[in-house]
Amino acid sequence: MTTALPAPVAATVGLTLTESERDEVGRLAALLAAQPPQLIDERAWTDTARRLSNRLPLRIREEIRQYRHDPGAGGLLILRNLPLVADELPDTPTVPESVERTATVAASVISMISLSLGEVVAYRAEKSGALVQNVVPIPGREESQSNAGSTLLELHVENAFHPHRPDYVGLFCLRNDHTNTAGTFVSSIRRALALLPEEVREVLAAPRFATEPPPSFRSGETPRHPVLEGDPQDPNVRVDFHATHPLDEEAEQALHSLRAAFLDVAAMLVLQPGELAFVDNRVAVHGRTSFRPHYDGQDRWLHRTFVHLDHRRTTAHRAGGGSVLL
Ligand SMILES: O=C(O)CCC(=O)C(=O)O
Ligand SMILES: [Fe+2]
Repeated sequence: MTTALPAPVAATVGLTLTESERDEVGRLAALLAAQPPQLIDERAWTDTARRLSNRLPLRIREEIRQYRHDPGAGGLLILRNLPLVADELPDTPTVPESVERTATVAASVISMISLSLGEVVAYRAEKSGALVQNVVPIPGREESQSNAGSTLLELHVENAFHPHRPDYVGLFCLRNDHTNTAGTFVSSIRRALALLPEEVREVLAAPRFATEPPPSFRSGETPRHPVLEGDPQDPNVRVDFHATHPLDEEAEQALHSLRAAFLDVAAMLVLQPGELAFVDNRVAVHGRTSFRPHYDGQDRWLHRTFVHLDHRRTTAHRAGGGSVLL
């Protein structure tokens, strides 16, 4: 990604809420935020959030149902003009592993919409298992290939190493960076596949790759896996261009071709306050441009959620039937 950046996604793409829909979501989120125990990770609160998500405006529910049925060529869903009172936002957090524990209106918005898409999950080894996490630049971590960094973040499937990686990643923008240029890259295998010759696809579909977990997961082995899985004409993708290693020379070449193809068809989403994007983590990779943090309380700030479609598949991996994967 050293050459030209992809063109930003037009502001007309996605569902833009009307003023009255925005107010409706705002009222619902305020009601949810006030529900005892006002703590996102408490089951009673999540239960209420799930129930209230049924009252979201019809157009949002229709859009989400359609996206769940078919994530489209880009694997991306964008909802715009969600309620957010910029003047009332606190300073952007600057502590490492920052999460949102208390039920604010913004956290209620992303929680409800994520729960309407599926089951919100987290990983005990990541950001202390909080369901709503903060994506913010952290002093001293500028060069890190994690969401705490502000250098260019390589294209990746979220938690690509993990057998139960998220089906979707939700990113809700509270603030963009000072220059309003920080962009989230999204690129889908549905678009990139046509650029890959048959021989390359075959290499990518073989278990000739391994993906390192981050240190916090301390999992012993890194099993071999294919990068393209499922239907050869419409595969799922599993790759992190920072953490996935080819196990032979041909695999290395194939991985280079895949990255080039992803860059060719990538979209750049310059998320604005009040915009929520879902990335389908089976068909799309994402990353981020570099930007300059100021650490003055006004830095870029996103809330993030992970969504699974089927809780039942991970029953044995979640303590006490909760939302956190062990
Ligand atoms: O900062 C972004 O736009 C995306 C960061 C990211 O990859 C993530 O939080 O999963
Ligand atoms: Fe990510």
